[in-house]
Amino acid sequence: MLRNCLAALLAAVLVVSPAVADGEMVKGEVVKVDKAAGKVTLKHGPIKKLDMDSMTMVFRVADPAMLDKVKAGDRIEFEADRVNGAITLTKIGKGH
Ligand SMILES: [Cu+2]
Repeated sequence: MLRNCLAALLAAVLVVSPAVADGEMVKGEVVKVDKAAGKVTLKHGPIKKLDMDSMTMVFRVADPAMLDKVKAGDRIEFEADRVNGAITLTKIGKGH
């Protein structure tokens, strides 16, 4: 009986955690901005929902105007998602 309760509790935790991680902002540092191409290079922390570890990589941005407020060296927080097969920044916020 106790065993069943623990199993149910564990299952609930496993179901809940991905949803919690989903809207999480990821920390990063801007390495390079390429506004003309609508791309930005970021040194980023782990992105759980994309199954990605810390690394430096190029992201597309959903809207090039998002790059108006960032420059190389800025510390930012962001959300990224897979859009048409490309990892894309959907939201950028300042600082951490
Ligand atoms: Cu990455």
